[in-house]
Amino acid sequence: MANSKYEYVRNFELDDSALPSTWMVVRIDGRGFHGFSDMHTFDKPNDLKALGVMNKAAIEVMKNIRDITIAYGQSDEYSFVLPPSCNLYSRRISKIISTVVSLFASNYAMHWSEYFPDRKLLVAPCFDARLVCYPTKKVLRDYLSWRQADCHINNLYNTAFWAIVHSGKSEQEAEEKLRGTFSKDKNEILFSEFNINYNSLAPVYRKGSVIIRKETEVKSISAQTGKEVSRQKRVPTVLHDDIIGDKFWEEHPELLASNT
Ligand code: DGT
Ligand code: MG
Ligand code: MG
Ligand code: MG
Ligand code: MG
Repeated sequence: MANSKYEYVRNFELDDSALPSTWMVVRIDGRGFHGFSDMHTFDKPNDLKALGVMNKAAIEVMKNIRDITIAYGQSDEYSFVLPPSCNLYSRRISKIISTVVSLFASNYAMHWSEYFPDRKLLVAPCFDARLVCYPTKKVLRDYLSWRQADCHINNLYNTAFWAIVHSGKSEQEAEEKLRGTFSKDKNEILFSEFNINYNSLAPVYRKGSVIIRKETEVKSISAQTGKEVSRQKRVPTVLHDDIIGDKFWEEHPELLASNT
């Protein structure tokens, strides 16, 4: 069939394929979640249910996009890692990020009521997304370490800030008290003034969430025999491990198994 005279407009579509043989990371981040968390009265500094919806949305993204090997999330953001061998949408960046971010947002909205049965979703949640290519395993690990270090720094600050505010000080006083302090000072304030041992806080807050595909025994009823059968399945599973040190990567060598 002959092409129509309009076909030439295709030539205006630019090639936006990601650099071959590199690790691709899609990071999504909640748009205006400062206001979103106030509007939905999230607990401060951390809301376990809000993190639950984020993790659920990320699990659903991983179930849908099988190329993703690992994801890391904290606060209102999630990073999804695609290995160098990935050929999803021929590595076209706009196709990949738009698919990941729309799946994430629709699942966030779809599963909201499971985590907040008594709280209506008041606005349509929106996320931005970017894709960055990292050339080596080292740079990929440094990227993930950067996000987990960010989680730690923010969480330590926020934990100290809200402890001071909840003790009756104003937000301005809390900010002044923490200005110029180092990590050890914040740990000390938490321990000596509020009897909080920072390191004993739940890892979900201190470390964020890591999702990997874990071999899991899944039981189901056979349609033929009506009997229970079990099989091994790789199920996206949320962990709160340290991913900065070597231990995690030594325990899961498949995550970095690639020729590049
Ligand atoms: P953006 O990303 O430029 O559109 O603006 P925001 O407002 O989303 O800012 P961002 O992403 O830098 O910071 C995330 C905001 O979300 C931050 O203000 C704190 C809030 N947030 C995230 N998780 C929680 C939570 O568990 N509890 C509360 N109270 N707030 C949270
Ligand atoms: Mg942002
Ligand atoms: Mg945000
Ligand atoms: Mg953010
Ligand atoms: Mg189509």
